[in-house]
Amino acid sequence: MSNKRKLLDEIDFYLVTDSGLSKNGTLSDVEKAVAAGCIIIQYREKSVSTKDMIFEARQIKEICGDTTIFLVNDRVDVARAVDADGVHIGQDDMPIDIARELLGQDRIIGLTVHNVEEAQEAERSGADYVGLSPIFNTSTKKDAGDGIGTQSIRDVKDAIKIPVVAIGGINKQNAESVVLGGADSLVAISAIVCSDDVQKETTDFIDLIRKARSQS
Ligand code: TZP
Ligand code: MG
Repeated sequence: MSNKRKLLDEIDFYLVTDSGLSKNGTLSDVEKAVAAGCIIIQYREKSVSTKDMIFEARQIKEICGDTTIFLVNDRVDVARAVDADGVHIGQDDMPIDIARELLGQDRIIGLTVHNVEEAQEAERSGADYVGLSPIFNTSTKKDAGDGIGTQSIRDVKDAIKIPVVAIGGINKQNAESVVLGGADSLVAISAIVCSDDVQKETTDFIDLIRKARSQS
């Protein structure tokens, strides 16, 4: 495994897969996003067997190659099995200290947080970045709760040093406000995987993020 942690400083758009919503399939979505220059992919799959997950994760790892960070959602065992670059875990998943023990120091661990306190705790526990959720209301994750708004990005950003990735209800119309709010990176699931042209949508998000950053 190559240590891709330094790439975290360069992430702009972050793709999370969703096979339930995808129009063209997860592998196609990953291929198109990587072709558009996306340098971080999270394989989030809740509906297939562990065996099938490992099979698909191996293919995603191949597509990501040396240039794109490849993380697995929740499943530390699958991440280890395919030698992924790391995992993204939630507050109710495996405790981060145990995940770190199992994965080692070189792998990347992202943690979902919902407020400043959880973000500070994530940083103390050795998370490499936080995913702040949900910025806006979303129907993609049923139990995400109500949107916490862009001011919360600034509050979290001011409280910690590790990168803040914004997620939840983000689209091309509100992406600028998310970046101006202080997010280092942002995730859009439905806005990307439900579209006909994932490569173009990813390119659009990357351009939007870079443009907004240059204004801030
Ligand atoms: N975690 C928090 S909100 C969310 C996840 C996985 C769903 C985001 O999806 P969308 O379609 O970008 O709102
Ligand atoms: Mg989880």
